Amino acid sequence: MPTTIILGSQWGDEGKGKLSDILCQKAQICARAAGGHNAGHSVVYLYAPDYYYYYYYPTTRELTLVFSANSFHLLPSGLINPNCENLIGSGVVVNVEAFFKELNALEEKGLKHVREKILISDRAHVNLTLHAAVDRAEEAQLEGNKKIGTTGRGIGPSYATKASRKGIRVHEIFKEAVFEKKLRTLAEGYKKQFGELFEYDVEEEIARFREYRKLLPNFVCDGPNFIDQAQKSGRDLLIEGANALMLDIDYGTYPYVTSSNTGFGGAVTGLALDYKQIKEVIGVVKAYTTRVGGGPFKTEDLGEAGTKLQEIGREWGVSTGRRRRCGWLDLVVLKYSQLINNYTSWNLTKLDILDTFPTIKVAVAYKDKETGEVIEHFPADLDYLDTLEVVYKEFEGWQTPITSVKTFDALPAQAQAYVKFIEEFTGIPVKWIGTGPARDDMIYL
Ligand code: 2SA
Ligand code: GDP
Ligand code: MG
Repeated sequence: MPTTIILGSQWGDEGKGKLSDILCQKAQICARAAGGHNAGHSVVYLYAPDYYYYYYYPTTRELTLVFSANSFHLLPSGLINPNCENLIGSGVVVNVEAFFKELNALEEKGLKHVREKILISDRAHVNLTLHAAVDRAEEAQLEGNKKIGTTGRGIGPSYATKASRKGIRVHEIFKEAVFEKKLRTLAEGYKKQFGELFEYDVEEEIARFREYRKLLPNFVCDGPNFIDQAQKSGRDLLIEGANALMLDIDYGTYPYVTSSNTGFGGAVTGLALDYKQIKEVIGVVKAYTTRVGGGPFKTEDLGEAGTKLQEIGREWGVSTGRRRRCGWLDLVVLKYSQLINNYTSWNLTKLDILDTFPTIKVAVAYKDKETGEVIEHFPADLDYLDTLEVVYKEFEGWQTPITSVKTFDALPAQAQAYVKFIEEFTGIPVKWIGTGPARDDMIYL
């Protein structure tokens, strides 16, 4: 390694969690740099719960292995590896309730020692129930297709209070008087701004934090110092990106974005990384495209193909259960994403979801309907983007299952051609190909 960054290259849910889990088997530290409990990373792994081991199969531990699926929201996926330390970095907005809930859920699944393997940066901002109430009020004020379609977790308002210098950082939780004064001031301000739309009980939140104050101290560390020590001592560090480049506050489809820097820049600032130690930046790209929430999606398919992708791909939000919008791979988006994040390789995921499609479409450019001009870049102006037509290239489908295929050469020729085209078009090698949800369903090139 020593430092590897995994980033979503489209609108999220590309399968970052699965790759993080695979790479965390070797990493010593796994860290989240941005976002909060809006993220939803699913990981499917094999494990051996003790109760099976002792009571049912006392001799052959192998027999006890069962599949388990976990959803990570705020916590890094590295917690599955008992030897990996995990950090919630300074750029993350931390919901303390979600933090403990997720830890409990992991323990209930049989993962041990997770509490000893997780730290939170003292500089991270606290995401409060207050922020979720503001999120709801803001969304309620927007009409129709102007709604962002947020996860309702208060992520935008958390970054807004941070940027306006009124936010509460993790280290301030322990200064009771400061914490309570800041929280009451924030609550009063929002009540004035939103009136009845702002449904929030400040006393209830204050009471909860009196308990968290006792539970949290062991989990809090000096975030930048932790990373500095880790990098200086040459430890293998994996950064698990959350959300994706097209949801980035600066480079995504603004205002239909999340409120953090979800790209390379956010990974560096969110953790205070020494960029010279970064060896790999892996862009995770789904073999088609999905988006959850509002905003432009040029290759969205509202017909049969979109429905089929949604159903076969099981495209439901991991945090909210919302149905994801589906459509074809957009290489204009991918090139733009590459331009910002400078990936060193791709992890192409969910190629198996295309197994039954006779024809597969890929966007290779946009076209100005009035002038006929071919547009190869992703424009900033969403009204202009809306007027553009999509230029597609069509591929013949392979129409055979590929989940059990373990090498690139064993893939059907049509699937190989699809992968090669993505490589050639973007100029970036595909190093990993996902062929199913489990750890083993991955071709490494
Ligand atoms: P927010 O809540 O302020 O971050 O929402 C702003 C936009 O960012 C999108 N967003 C996401 N898009 C894809 N996946 C996300 N995580 C969950 C998942 C989503 C879910 O893994 O499935 O469960 O619904 C995620 N988080 C934020 C969001 O849809 C808005 O478009
Ligand atoms: P993330 O937010 O980028 O981590 O992605 P999500 O976990 O939200 O969504 C990806 C979904 O696809 C999860 O249910 C994964 O288990 C699943 N998945 C990941 N890679 C593959 C793959 O190559 N094939 C299939 N069939 N499923 C995959
Ligand atoms: Mg997700």
